[in-house]
Amino acid sequence: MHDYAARVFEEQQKKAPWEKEFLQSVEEVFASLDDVLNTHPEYEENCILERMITPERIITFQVPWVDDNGKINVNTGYRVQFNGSLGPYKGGLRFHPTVTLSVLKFLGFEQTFKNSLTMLPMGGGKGGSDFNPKGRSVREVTDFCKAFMRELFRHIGPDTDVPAGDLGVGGREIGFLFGEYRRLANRFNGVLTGKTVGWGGSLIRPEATGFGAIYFLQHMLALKNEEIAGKRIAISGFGNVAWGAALKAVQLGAKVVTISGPDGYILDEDGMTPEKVEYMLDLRASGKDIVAPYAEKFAGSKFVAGRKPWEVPVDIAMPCAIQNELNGNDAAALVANNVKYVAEVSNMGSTPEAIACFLEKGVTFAPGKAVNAGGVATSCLEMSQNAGHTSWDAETVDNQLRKIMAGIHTACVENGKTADGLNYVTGANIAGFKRVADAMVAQSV
Ligand code: 2IT
Repeated sequence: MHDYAARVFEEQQKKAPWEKEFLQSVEEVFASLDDVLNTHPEYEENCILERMITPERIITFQVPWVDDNGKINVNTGYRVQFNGSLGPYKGGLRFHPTVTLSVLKFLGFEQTFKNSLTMLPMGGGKGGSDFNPKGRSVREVTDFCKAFMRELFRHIGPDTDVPAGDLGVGGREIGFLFGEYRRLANRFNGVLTGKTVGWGGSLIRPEATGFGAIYFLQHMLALKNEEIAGKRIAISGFGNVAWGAALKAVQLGAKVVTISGPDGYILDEDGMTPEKVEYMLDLRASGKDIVAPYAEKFAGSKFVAGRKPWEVPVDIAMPCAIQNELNGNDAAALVANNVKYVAEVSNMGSTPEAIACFLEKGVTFAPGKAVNAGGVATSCLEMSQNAGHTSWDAETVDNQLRKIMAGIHTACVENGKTADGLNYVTGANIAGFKRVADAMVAQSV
């Protein structure tokens, strides 16, 4: 690591050693910046690294809500407005019991570079709450969303900060949140993305993260003169992102053999079909957070309790669930089974040990901030449609998404060249970082 980066990282470590996830994401980016910092002394002169790891604003608030027994509950709500130098803060809201300030800071930090990679005008932000939607009734979720927006509405706006969904926040929750915003602010505008089509949502937004990931993967394969048809793919998770990735992979003739949940994974040696992919929506709608029923519904598949899908022999692995879901042991198991490509779709889905293992063993690894950027990119397309009081057809949105993913892949290749090949981690970090850093220098303090 460059001296300047090492110094700033060490200071941050001393300041908040408990922010493990945040420090992990900072270390990964800083480790990629040697050349950039050597050739751009103005970054150190402008204190860019210190400013880059300090959120511009953090809003923390109380979210009181009433459960179905009439009991009052309290959760903590957050919005981390990380970096606004490229545009309004943009990034999702996560409702999940693992949410802490460290998790939201890592997500906001990653989001800043991801949004930069899309080349669209978006700053980076992230928010959410430690609220656990699992097993909660629709009324309880509605009440929580309204209480959350009661405070958040004064901090957001189409030119200020535009939240969207993430884990635990889908189209339904965005509807509840938007309704409350509209009532409180007396404005109907593009303040949230991921809205339902018909009242401001964009076609292809639900599919966009998964579709974009597969488009990116196609470019990774093309560089090695390979194609996706016929490849065995392991996917983790069964939410919106896993669904979109499985749908596009199946359409293109790949064999998707796994999905997973907190209860274990499904091994489907016959490969998923469009019908099986759509069943993922039923699984999610059940609110039980389990995948086991898949094996009861589809003969030929089996449920493996309490384990992760990384022990299954595949050509391509695509983590689509949550941070650090793929560790060093998982990576070693994939390598032992001759995995060739890992396209990370979850944010920071792989631990540093896993990434080191892939790079050392010659597995082509691409990081989430590049692979999953199609989601937020399409959110920006939704903002454009809202701002123009119009809506585009699916083909228009999908074509833009394809172009954006191709552009991100090219940026990774151009910035990730190494003596012995290509490093997507370095490429994504450098390309994402430079655009933000240059904007910060240009805008002064
Ligand atoms: O991690 C992400 O990029 C998202 N959850 C989507 C963010 C967005 O604003 O669409």
